[in-house]
Amino acid sequence: MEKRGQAIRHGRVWEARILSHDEAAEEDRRFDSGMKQASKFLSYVLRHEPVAIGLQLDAQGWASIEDLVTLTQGREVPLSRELIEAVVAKNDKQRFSISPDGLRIRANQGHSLSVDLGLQPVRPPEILFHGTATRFLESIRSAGLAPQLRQHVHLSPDAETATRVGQRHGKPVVLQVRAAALFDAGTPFYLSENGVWLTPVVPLDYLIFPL
Ligand code: HQG
Repeated sequence: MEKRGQAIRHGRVWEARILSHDEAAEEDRRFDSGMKQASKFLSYVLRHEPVAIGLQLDAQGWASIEDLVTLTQGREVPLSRELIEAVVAKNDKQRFSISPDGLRIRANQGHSLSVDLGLQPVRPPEILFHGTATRFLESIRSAGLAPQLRQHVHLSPDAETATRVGQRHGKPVVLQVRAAALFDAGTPFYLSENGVWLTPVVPLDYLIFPL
């Protein structure tokens, strides 16, 4: 009996442990999904549509964190300073920066809005990579790479990253860009705060398609 009682007691303890483990995992999941939602929302308002919440960006793309908190209360994605700071610190691609005084935030790249990130032209490596989807190839083969809705064409430093970028659009394909030659021909290249290469356009002559 005693043994059974112990076993039951142990069982309960074990059950309680499993439960609390599950609860902790659930809490982590909720936190992660809250961060993801906040990150997507920040990308949207800081890169594309600040007017959607009446937010003002300055010419360099900075927004006041206090304004962001105030303007998002009672909306779908209410932000707090803590949540914003966590998103900036933990973001997988370091998409955002907070100003040195801690008062403002901006997206490091990816804007469709015209903002001046203050980046200086840099000579890129010989080859950079562009991940796209196979369904865009025909058009790219005739027109080269255009920034479409964004300010710049986005290029990756390695083929693995480019593959991930291309996957967002469909079946991925990676093009090589003769970046140093294009730079030497007078086209500026910029390196964003989070390691993404940016350039206004890539003409066909500077693209290498996979066989
Ligand atoms: C394609 C993500 C037809 C281009 C990523 C791309 C990146 C053409 C799509 C960042 C074309 C535009 C940007 C032409 C280019 N004809 N299609 N002539 N020229 N395209 O999303 O480079 O996660 O605006 O190949 O990691 O995919 O948001 O650009 O497929 O860094 O931080 O038009 O977004 O960063 O798509 O991605 P996008 P992208 P985040």
